[in-house]
Amino acid sequence: MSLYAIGDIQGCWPVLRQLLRRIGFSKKRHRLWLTGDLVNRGGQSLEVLRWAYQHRRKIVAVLGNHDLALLAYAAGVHLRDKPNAEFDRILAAEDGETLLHWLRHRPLLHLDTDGCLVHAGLPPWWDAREARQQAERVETLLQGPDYRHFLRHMFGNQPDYPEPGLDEMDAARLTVNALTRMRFCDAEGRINLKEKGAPAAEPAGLYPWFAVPGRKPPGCRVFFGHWSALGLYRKEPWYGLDTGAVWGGRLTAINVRDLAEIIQIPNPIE
Ligand SMILES: [Mn+2]
Repeated sequence: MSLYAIGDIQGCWPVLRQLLRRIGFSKKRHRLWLTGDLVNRGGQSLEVLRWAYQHRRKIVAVLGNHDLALLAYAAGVHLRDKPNAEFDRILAAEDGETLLHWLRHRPLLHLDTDGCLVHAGLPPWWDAREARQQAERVETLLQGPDYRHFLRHMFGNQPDYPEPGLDEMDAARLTVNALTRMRFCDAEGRINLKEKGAPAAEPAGLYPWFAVPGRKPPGCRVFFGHWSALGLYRKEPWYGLDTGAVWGGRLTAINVRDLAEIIQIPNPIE
């Protein structure tokens, strides 16, 4: 059984299909990890969701910020009142409800003996096990009867640090932001959600989340996406896989157990 981790797909269905062909993906021989952001902007989010649902027993997909945006949109949370035709197509599909139910029950972070899979990253104050515990609290809200209430209060940039005494919703928002939106932190480990560029271009005093001085070691390899400006990143124990397929870059897969094997498909396909 081979295990591949695939970066952010964002509705780029033709390039995903081509990548699966190159891997020779078969349900019998392969399992897949997806770094999240299955949907939005690529044009064929519905097809990507249908494929993921169909192969759900062989796939671990963690939630990304765009997946959460779709869930919020479907729950009637106004995202700056912007209509989204790609999301509307999912909502109108006959299997839309099934797909959204499946998506809402995906984890924010996956951890097993092969490592940790998360959309944005691990904040400097958590190792993978602590992050997994915090993720579980959010998953309980997202899968519970009051999930619409949670989605309505999910957006916002604060708090940016796990101060003692945070209430349930603030703690959940911090976890969501850390695991699905974070790129940079300051030297104290506070999340900075405003800076979105490439590392090395960041203002003084900010660090990529994995390079904050004195950060907690994760305790295992971490496979993540979300940061297309970072591109393919391989420096033990960190593996960044968002190579910007939706922006005309590439879709990347890495063999989790043979890290020398990397497969990349350009978008559009050459
Ligand atoms: Mn993202």
